[in-house]
Amino acid sequence: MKMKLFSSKTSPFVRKVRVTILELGLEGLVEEVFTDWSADEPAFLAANPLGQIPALISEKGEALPGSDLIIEYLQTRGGTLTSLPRGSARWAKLKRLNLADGLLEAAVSMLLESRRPEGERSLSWTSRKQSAIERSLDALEAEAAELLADVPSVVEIAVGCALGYLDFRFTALDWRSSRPALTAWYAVFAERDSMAKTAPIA
Ligand SMILES: N[C@@H](CCC(=O)N[C@@H](CS)C(=O)NCC(=O)O)C(=O)O
Repeated sequence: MKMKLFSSKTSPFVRKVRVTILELGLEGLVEEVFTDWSADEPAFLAANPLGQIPALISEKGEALPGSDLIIEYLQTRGGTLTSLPRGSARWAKLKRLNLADGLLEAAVSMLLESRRPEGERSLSWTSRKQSAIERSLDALEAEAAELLADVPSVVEIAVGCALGYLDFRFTALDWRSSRPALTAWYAVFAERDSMAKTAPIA
């Protein structure tokens, strides 16, 4: 049995998983089921009670919800990403992973807020999320020299998908302005086959 991925062509969290599948060369082992998370289909909710994509069903039928867990699992199935070091360098790398994931959570939250009926939108919430995104980008800019230019780790995949999502949904945010190191790193990373093949489609 193939693994089954509850997937989407716009979700940045799903994109992290789709990029990983391509980087690991696992495309033949995964069946994608394009899923509208708001439809609350029973098979999807059984795979992820949180009602969020991505969710993966392993070859053995195990339900694995959430992009970071899925990526960890996929790395046991074949191929190689750059693995995270042990020791103190590990925490710096995982910090960047958390910044990228948190930035995405803030960006998705902003998008959903903008889709609420006009009278129900909160400007203060949107502005709080935007500030979190700006600060996280500044923190990533300060450490952009640490991002790998070649075979990525889970950190580069998350940062790349986060920046790609800002390009897709928040062009007005102009994340490149005053962030030259991140801009230069992403220009190279975005050219990877795995990134080109998973570019979001509205
Ligand atoms: N922490 C989760 C976040 C996944 C997530 O927020 N997915 C969004 C789509 S981009 C979703 O399914 N949202 C529906 C909801 O939260 O109800 C992960 O890393 O996979």
